[in-house]
Amino acid sequence: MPYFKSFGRDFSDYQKRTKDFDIGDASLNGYEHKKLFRNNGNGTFTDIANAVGADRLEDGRGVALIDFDSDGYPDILIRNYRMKAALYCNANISGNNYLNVRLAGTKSNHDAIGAKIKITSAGKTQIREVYAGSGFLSMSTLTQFFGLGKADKVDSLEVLWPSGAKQVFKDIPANRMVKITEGKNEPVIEELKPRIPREMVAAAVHEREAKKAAH
Ligand SMILES: [Ca+2]
Repeated sequence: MPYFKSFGRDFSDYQKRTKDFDIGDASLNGYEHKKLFRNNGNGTFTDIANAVGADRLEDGRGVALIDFDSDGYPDILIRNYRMKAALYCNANISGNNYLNVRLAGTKSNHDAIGAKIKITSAGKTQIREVYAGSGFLSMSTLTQFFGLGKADKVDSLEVLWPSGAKQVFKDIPANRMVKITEGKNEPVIEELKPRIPREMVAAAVHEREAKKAAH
């Protein structure tokens, strides 16, 4: 049963009762350096895990995106085998803009699973699809994150709902959370209030860079 053997150590308790899943002390998944890929916007990606201090060697099991500090930028929660969960805070030292979108279905399912969101900003188009079950033992928030670079607004935001309905919204300012309910023509557009002062985040980044430079 090769599938179950690859998760053998997750079934350690079960191994005490049967030899069917016994792979000894071996771990066949997850134990490697973390990767973090930046989208270069031209069909290629660059691994920046080492540059931002995220390339730790751990036995990973799950990863999920969530904006835990409500500053608009997605943070990364990682669950490793027999370790405490690790939270990687996105310090946004680039100062780039964003737009976050959360959908609520009415005719469609409430979480809008299967909906497609297309935004156009500064001549560039991005598409996201709302989906559930983003990873093993983990699931990212259903909020959709769009990076806008230096653009200060989204020219067009289009939602294609699972029901087949389509809605289009124009000229939405950057750095907002947009909550859209299926069938309603006026989205709720909110400015987020970061729960951690930006000065504290900047100080943490400065400390990390200083430690890096000292080695
Ligand atoms: Ca955040």
